[in-house]
Parts: sequence; structure tokens; C-alpha cells
Amino acid sequence: MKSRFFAILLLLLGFEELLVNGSECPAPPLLKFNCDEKCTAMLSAFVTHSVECTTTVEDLRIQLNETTEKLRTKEALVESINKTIKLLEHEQLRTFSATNGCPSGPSGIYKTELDGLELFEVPCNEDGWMTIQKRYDGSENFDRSWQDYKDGFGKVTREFFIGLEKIHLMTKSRPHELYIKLGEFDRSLSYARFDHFEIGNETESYVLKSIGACSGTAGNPLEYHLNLKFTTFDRDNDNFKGNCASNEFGGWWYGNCADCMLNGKYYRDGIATRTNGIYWNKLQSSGYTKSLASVEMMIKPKLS
Ligand SMILES: [Ca+2]
Repeated sequence: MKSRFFAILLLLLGFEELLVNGSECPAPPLLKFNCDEKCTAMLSAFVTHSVECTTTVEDLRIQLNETTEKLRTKEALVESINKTIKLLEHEQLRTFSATNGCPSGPSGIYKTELDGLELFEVPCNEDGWMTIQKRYDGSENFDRSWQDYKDGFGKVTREFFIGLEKIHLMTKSRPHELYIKLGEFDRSLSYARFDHFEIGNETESYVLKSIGACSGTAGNPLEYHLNLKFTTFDRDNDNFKGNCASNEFGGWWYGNCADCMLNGKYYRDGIATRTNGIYWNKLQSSGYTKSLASVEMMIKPKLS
């Protein structure tokens, strides 16, 4: 009887192949017997129960599939949340207080906060220098207004000027060094390093307050500009009868006008039409028509 019931159960559960094809489990012999009323009732009850069981198993299978699907969705959600957490942690790591200088770490673009200004991006290198001005291909126009020089302009991943207000806030908060890299079209590089760089506030016309002692290979034409105010084409603070910024195509700490000027017009062949390119007097030719190929101005807090 048990074998027959088992066979029926297999049939009901949809495992007919085990009866037909299963070599290890041959179909049970069909037993001939007389089934009385009680037996028929039991058999009927068993069949009914088996059908109910099959239905229940099918329901459970559907529920299992649904639960598995929900689990997969939740796993995907957890994975997505973990990615977001990692990104936020990464972002947090790459955000620093500007007055503390760039963090020690890999070079790249970092976010920084400064005296209530909105977070802004700056390039930092692995030696802790923050780039505040960069030229190398002439993709950015540096012949800009007072407001642009105050706020900054350009793209931090390419050519840009960080802005006078930010430079003022950083350099007044603690002593900073200034490092200037100068590249010529013959691929030669020079540098000048100043051990105490500071500029005044807007009321003081962002005057070049201090540069400190100079070292490096490029000489010190910036000395001429000490205590000079910043001038743009729309804000004349220079000592020249005209406007130096208008003549030289960029804002700078002009006197009568300049011994070096790193915000001039970019000449892709390195030859300026007159004194309006990117120049640094020690690297100049007579006539000041030689324009530099690349410039990078960087600062970092001075180690006490
Ligand atoms: Ca003037």
C-alpha cells in the first residue's frame, strides 16, 4: 500500500518521470485488491489531502520566488547605499580647511572651505602645494574685470585664477610661502620661491603686502611689485598715466607697469607683439617680447 500511495503522491507532485524513467526507483507493481467503503473513503481523503499539499507546495514555491526577488532588490539597494557611503567618505577625505593648506596625500582636485565661503575646488599636489594660478595653453582669457579677479575664474582642471579674496583670506590667516614655476618654449624650467607671501583685503586693493625672502633660479622681479595695489582694466590703482592692465591684457600688482606679469596674453608661439605677454624679467629678451609657455603659482602654509 505504501508504495502505491507513494507512487500516487509522486504523480500528484509532478514527478512522473521518477516512476517512468527512474532506474533506481522503478514503478511499484500495481496491486490488485478490493477496496471496501472505508478504504475508498481513506483513499479519497488521502488524495484530497495530497492535492491540498501540492497546492500548498506550489504556493510556497511562488512565495519563495517572490521573497528571493525581494531579497535581490534589497541586496542591490544595500550595494548602492554602500557605494554612496564610500563616495561620501572619499568626498569627506578630500575636503579640507583652506587655512590649513592642502592635505598630505595624492595630487588632485580637492574641495576646501574658507571663512564661510561656499565650498570651492582647488588643485593640490603631493607636496602640499595649492595651485592658485595656472597657464599652459591659452585656453582661458585672463584679460578680466576686477570682480573676476576678486572671485576667481577659469577651470581648476585647466587654466584658472583662484581669486584675490581667497588668496587674501588664506594668506592673512597664517604665514604662507609662494612657489612660482616658469616654463619656456624651449622646455627649460625655472622657479622662484618666496617665504612669506601675503596680500591685503579688497579695501586695500589686494595690495602685495609681503613676499619674504626669495630663493630659486629665476631671480626676484616680484620685489618691484611689493606694496603695489592690484589693477584691472576697470580698476586703475597703478602708478602709470594710463592703465597698465589695459595695456598688458591682464590684472596684476602694477606700478609703472611691471617687472614680471604672469596674467598677460598667452602667445602660442612665445612671441608677444609688445610687453603684454606672460613675462618674468630675468627670462626676458630685450624688448620684452618673449612670452612664457607655462606658469604655475602655488602656496602653502609656512612651517613654523
Ligand atoms: Ca594709472
